[in-house]
Amino acid sequence: MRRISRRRLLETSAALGATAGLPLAAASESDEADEHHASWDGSPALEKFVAPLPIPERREADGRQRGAPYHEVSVEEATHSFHPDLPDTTIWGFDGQFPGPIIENRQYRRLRIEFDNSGMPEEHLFEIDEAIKGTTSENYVGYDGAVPDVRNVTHLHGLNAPTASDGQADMWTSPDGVTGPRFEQSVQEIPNRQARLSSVYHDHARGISRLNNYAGLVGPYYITGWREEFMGLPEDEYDVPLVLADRAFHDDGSLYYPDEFVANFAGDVATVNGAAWPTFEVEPRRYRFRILNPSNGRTYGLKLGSADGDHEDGDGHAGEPPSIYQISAGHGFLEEVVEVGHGGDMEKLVIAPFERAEVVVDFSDHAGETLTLENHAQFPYSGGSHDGGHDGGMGSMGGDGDMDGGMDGGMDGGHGSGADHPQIHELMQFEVAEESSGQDRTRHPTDLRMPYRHTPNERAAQETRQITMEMQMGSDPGLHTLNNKRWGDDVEIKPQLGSTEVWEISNTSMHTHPLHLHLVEFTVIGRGPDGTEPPLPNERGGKDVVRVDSGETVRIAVKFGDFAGKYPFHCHILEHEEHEMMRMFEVVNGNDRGRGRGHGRDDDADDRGHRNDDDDEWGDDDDGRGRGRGNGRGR
Ligand SMILES: [Cu+2]
Repeated sequence: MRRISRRRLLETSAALGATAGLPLAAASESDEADEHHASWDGSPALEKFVAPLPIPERREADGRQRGAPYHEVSVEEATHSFHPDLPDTTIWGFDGQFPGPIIENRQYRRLRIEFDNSGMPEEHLFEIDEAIKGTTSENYVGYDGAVPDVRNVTHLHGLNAPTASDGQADMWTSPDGVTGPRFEQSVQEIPNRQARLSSVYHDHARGISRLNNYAGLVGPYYITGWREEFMGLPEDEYDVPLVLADRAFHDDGSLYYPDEFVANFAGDVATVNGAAWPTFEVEPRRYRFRILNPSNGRTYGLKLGSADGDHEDGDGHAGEPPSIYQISAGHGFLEEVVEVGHGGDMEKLVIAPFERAEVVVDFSDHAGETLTLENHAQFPYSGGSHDGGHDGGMGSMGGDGDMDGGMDGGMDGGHGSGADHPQIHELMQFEVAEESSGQDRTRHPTDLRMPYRHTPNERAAQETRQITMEMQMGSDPGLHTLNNKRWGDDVEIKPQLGSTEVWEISNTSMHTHPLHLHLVEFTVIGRGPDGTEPPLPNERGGKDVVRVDSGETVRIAVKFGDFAGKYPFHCHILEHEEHEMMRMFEVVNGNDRGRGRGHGRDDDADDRGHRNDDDDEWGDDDDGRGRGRGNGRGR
């Protein structure tokens, strides 16, 4: 998590590449940077569990503006160290960091934030494939201005915000001030008038968001509720984000991403908080981890395992690794704590791109042990039954005998492995110290009392819509669509402001698609072949991304509560989103007064909030006090 002044180090970093222990085969192929980048045989081998886990800082506001904390975040090119044996990497980062700093705000208090990319270079870090729409002006409807290679817009994911502050795909800005066709304002105003939240802020620029995210433009965003500090959860240095992002590297330390569009991209190196296969020394006590998955396309199936040879107990028996207790899927808290692990409610914690899972792990009975955070999901991911088979395979491997070295790719022997589909079986380690630095006053996760909260409800639904997910067969590989329509097609879904709808999302393609709706929080109400099976234990709570497995129909209840206007919904596999698996819905007001545009509409929004409270479905408070505060306009 170092921050170094912005410099173009792409070329010079190659000269530093002769680090001991790196394979030299790929490096000798060409001195030419472009050709070098075109050939890639896998990332250099990196020793696992030696890089210490970096902890992102909580960002201090840069001041106040219109009565709200104001952040001015620079979007920068910078150098970053992923691993002590890997030469420094040129990244793009918020404040020059990968992941970006934690931006945190109180529930019901407004925040103003501006992302400044004026210091960015003119040249993109990666090749831009112009076959992807949005990369040239011909691809835009009603816009014939320039489309600079470097352009950014930051979306604050999962937030209930006006369209102009939503950071949508066509709202980008270039370093020299060219603005995309739907750009409205550089300062984004975030009401934070919603349930407590763990989420991310990330780049969303049309045509290149997969590249901008991969370059590093992602960071944690939290809304802190009024109640959660009194629940007995681990806090401060025991409340740690785990940002899981697979990456691939050249021998010179530079990031590898294919020059031509691929529909499913995954790296062969696990990074957590910007370190490759890190290790984290923990005390024998409880920790809260906020797991965020901003990987472009990789779904993880998480489980804790005991590292080999670490069972030093005098009686010679190896203890079970601790369970992972999930308390939240992003918005608010789950209805009940979900135990993930052997004998728990779920075998593993599956987390698709841009899903979140907040968990508590109790290391107190594991002093002196080393535990591995394992991944039991195949890439590309297709869903539960399929993945169960993989799980058996993992078991039969008998520990991590096949998993050492830096390259997991192709060792699996299962389908889809190899350089294009590298499998990653381990993510990081926890080294539990012998002693704790002080008394742990937190509650055991099974004793936590989850705050009750209303969430969108099927019974209130006034409309049911069908959404289909399909891969288009034809000459355009990897073209995915929603309802057989593309980004540029007319908006057809127009929910009424304040109404609740049921969306039935059916996936006829081969892989799982995590569908994200901007603006809203929704409830999963059914899944399975015909959408009638109950939601998974860890999706009984507020969500904004839901996995729809191959051959499955998932039903969600959505309330379109506070803002009118156009908002995207899209697959959150970035390569899918970018290649047409993104559409818009438009929230309309019956007596439309042009709301939801621009800022300074808080009064309007609060009025609407009142009007829509009668069904009490949304109940955006953790503790029953929130609504009063919400109407107090976030002071
Ligand atoms: Cu998808």
